[in-house]
Amino acid sequence: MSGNLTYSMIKPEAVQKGFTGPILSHIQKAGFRITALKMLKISEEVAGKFYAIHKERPFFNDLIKYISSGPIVPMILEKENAVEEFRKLIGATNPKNATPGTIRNLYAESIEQNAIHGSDSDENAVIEADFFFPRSDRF
Ligand code: 3AN
Repeated sequence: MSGNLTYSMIKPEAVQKGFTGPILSHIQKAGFRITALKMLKISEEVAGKFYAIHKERPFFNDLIKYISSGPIVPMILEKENAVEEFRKLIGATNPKNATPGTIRNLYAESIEQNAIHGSDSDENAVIEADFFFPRSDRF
């Protein structure tokens, strides 16, 4: 059964370019409820833990340097079938392949600097949400 929660974060280049507001608006207009949200900058060490799943991939070092290079905006989103619906809303990993009107099509720079993250499974959504937002702080 599919869950109703996903984890997302707006990545440094999109925050830096002032796209946080437009992206949050895009997400809300698509019917997602934002149930946790903050802006912070993470160290390479924390980034490495978050992306541990990718540690064997050739782009791992660049990815953790990039994601810790400036403020990010992590959030928890709720909607029916949230993971799949949100992946559709953000578009393909490489913005060159992202469907017109998707967040990555509108706001992303490149395959690495691709504006936003969206969990790829219900299981990872829970792990990623817990990583950034302790359950004791949530409602
Ligand atoms: P997605 O974020 O669409 O689930 P993944 O899980 O394949 O994509 O990759 C995680 C992150 O790693 C991407 N969001 C992107 O920032 C980065 N990434 C993926 N593929 C590449 C690549 N070939 N070169 C550089 N960075 C990449």
